[in-house]
Amino acid sequence: MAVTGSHDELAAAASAVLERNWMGHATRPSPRLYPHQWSWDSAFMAMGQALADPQRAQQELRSLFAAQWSNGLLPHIVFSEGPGRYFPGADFWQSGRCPYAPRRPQTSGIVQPPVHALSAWRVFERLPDRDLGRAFLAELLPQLTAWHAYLYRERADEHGLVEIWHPWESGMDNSPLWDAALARIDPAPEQIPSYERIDLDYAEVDHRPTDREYDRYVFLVASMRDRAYLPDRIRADLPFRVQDALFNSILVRANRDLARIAREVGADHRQFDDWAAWTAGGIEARMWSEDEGLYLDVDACTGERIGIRTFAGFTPLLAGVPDSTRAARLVAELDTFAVASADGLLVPSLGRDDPRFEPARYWRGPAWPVVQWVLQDGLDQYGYRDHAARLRAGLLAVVERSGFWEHYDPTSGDANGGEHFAWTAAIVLDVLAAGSGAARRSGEPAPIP
Ligand code: 9WN
Repeated sequence: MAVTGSHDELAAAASAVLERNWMGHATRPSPRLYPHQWSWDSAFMAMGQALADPQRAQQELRSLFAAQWSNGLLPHIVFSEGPGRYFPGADFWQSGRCPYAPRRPQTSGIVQPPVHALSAWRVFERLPDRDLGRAFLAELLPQLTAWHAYLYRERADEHGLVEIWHPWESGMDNSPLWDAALARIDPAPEQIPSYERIDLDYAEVDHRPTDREYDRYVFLVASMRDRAYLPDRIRADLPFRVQDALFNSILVRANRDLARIAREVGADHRQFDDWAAWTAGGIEARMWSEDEGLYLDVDACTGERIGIRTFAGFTPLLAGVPDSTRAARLVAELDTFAVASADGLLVPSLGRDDPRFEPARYWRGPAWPVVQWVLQDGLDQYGYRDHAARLRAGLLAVVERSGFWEHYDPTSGDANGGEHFAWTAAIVLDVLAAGSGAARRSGEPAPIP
């Protein structure tokens, strides 16, 4: 479906995609490919939904946090009862094996990037009634605090960097960032539970991860399931543990927004300031690469940095981590990394000069709306307003041309992956609001060092 015409029409089409994916309590990412609630998708959906339907925006976040585990883990999938097919489903995850998991709803046993405090703050800014908005923030504050506390208690190292235990936790499933770590995992065939890939019924095989990658994804889930999803047992010997620049940058920004939330409701904000400063320091000390001019992930199993140039290397901008000199270097690198056209800028998920670059295969090249969003927000904060505007324009152009898809070929603009994609729609709504100035209605910009 192409969307042509004014931005009003684009906003109406985006709202229609959110409506189509509304399940009555939350929004699924896509009607067929992803028929349940996903954690970071929902956080973005709430931001966009707040412009169309503030009640649903709040319900979206409430539904997600209703599935939070008692140890604070916020699951990456909350399964709905509907007829949708997805692998791995609730019967594979068996979250009930963990004493911390709720009986209902059933969930996965891993997490996704902690973008929820950003979302809660943005929803608050958009709620028409300030007092009701404050009550909403006060309601979420303990849940958001428990979520961040889980990450620091179970996942942080001495530099304040938290680690992910599965490629799915990054949100960037088949990024080449994980190739070396996954290659070290060589399960015997009998260690890989038998499974059927349902994703290939709903998306092109060339747009998805390979079977070899899926074998390892499934093996890792089974390994965590065997450990009853108990964090200390997982951390003791899981062969996949990575400190990711995107995940940690989002966490820094989320702590800053959580501090704002606490101040808004008159609560103590110092813990969140401390967490933000700790992780920001870790990103600077452990991830910055002077040679590459961007930030690199760290393999926590080996202590080595992962020398692959992906968009994640630019994302500390979102959190105000780099000083102005490093920010300028990042922007100079982004100028060659991004694909420029008359429409604007599209940021590939992997550098185009990397031999593994594939413009239509998921996180190995395609441009993603969430990536455009994260980077335009960071660039805006640092005063690179023209770059930010060109990122927004690049996104709006491909959506106007092809409609609301999961990802786009950065070299051709062609749309790929799942269709009627809800976070694409939500991000478009947010970006349209940012362009009109509404996004900054009441929030002051984050402080830049
Ligand atoms: C696994 C829902 C999710 C996104 C992720 C994206 C993809 C799932 C999958 O879809 O991951 O969680 O089955 O491929 O990589 O970022 O949240 O849209």
